[in-house]
Amino acid sequence: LKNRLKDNDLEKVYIGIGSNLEPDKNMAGGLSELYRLLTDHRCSSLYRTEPVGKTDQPDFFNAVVVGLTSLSPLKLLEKLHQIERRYGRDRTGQRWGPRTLDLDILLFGKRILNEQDLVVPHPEIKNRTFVLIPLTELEPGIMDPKSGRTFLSFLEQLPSGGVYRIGPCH
Ligand code: A4P
Ligand code: MG
Repeated sequence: LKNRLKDNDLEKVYIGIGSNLEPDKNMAGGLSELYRLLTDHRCSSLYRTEPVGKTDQPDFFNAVVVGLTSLSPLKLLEKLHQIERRYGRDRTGQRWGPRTLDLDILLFGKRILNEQDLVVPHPEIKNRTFVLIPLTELEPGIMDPKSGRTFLSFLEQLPSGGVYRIGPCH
């Protein structure tokens, strides 16, 4: 009970999903699990994106899913970690491979959370075109609850390129 919000207190959450190892399989698996977790869910287009940070690795697939949940933020994070463990590891080798599915809580309603294991809004959203493009595709007017700015205004200040639409997300 303590992990659930009050009845009818459904909150709108945006979740970033990414993979760069067997991305077809891992994105499909991760998305189907997210759809089971969230009601009224929608997915952005699927994008192929050049790696940010450590660049000597394969391109990523990225997308953003929005939906409603009655879970608390920490309970939702725990569920996302379970999904990552189920789909995000390469089970073909002898040992567990690197994690290949990333699920980030981008936004949780208009909440601002600064817990040890959970920072919301996700601090990197505004620096990452691979998040901002699918996020603003889902909701062009969406605002950052911390700064009061639209995410579109952050996107407009970043260099373009590196994010290529593949098609609809299934
Ligand atoms: N955590 C805190 N806040 C959150 C949140 N809002 N959502 C904590 C999810 N988790 C959150 O994350 C480490 C810890 O962050 C978690 O245990 C959680 O308690 P992680 O996902 O386990 O670690 P990671 O993903 O290996 O590291 P990190 O720093 O999160 O890496 P990133 O930032 O996810 O970067 N380039 C492209 N093009 N596309 C990508 O998707 N992704 C990365 C990974 C690098 N470059 C990329 C992409
Ligand atoms: Mg992550």
